[in-house]
Amino acid sequence: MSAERRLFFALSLPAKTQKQVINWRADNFPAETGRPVAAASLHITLAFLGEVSALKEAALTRVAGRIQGKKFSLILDDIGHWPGSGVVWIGSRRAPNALLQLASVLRSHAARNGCHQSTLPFHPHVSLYRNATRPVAIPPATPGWQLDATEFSLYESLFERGRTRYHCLQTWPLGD
Ligand code: 2AM
Repeated sequence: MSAERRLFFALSLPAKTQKQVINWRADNFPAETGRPVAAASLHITLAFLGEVSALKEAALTRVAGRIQGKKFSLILDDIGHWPGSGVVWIGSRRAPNALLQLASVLRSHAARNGCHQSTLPFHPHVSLYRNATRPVAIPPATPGWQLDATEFSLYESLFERGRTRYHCLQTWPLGD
């Protein structure tokens, strides 16, 4: 059995926002759009780590605990479709600096610990559908939910009984 775990740092969405997002999604997209992401799995990835050994995980957990990130709010007012990766997403037209800084610090620590980081610019988003490879009629706007980020977390991605599930391993507060 492998001791490696598939990990990523992310921001979660409050349960109320998760519900609002999936209700809006159900009203605004046809069922054949793609595979809908479960309400409890909606998140914004800050840094994807890939398969990580226990040793590396411990090092990254230590580093995460020392990050002095600041609280921020962001408005989920953007929407798009990446046909290449088959993702329909919502995001923010103006990502706050505190979010960009937090992601940048996490991604650079990840890279220093040997976790390959994409060379694509960081584009904070919540994936709504996966396997959306065919053209999608994108609604003109989202309701513009506000997300108040007061913490960030380390998640494990688990594939069980044909489904991906995210398990929160640890959470760190963001400061004022
Ligand atoms: P996505 O939502 O845009 O697909 C867990 O897999 C999370 O890490 C997902 O939110 C996924 O982003 C993100 N992620 C970023 N890079 C990834 C990669 N190379 N493989 C899998 N997931 C990745």
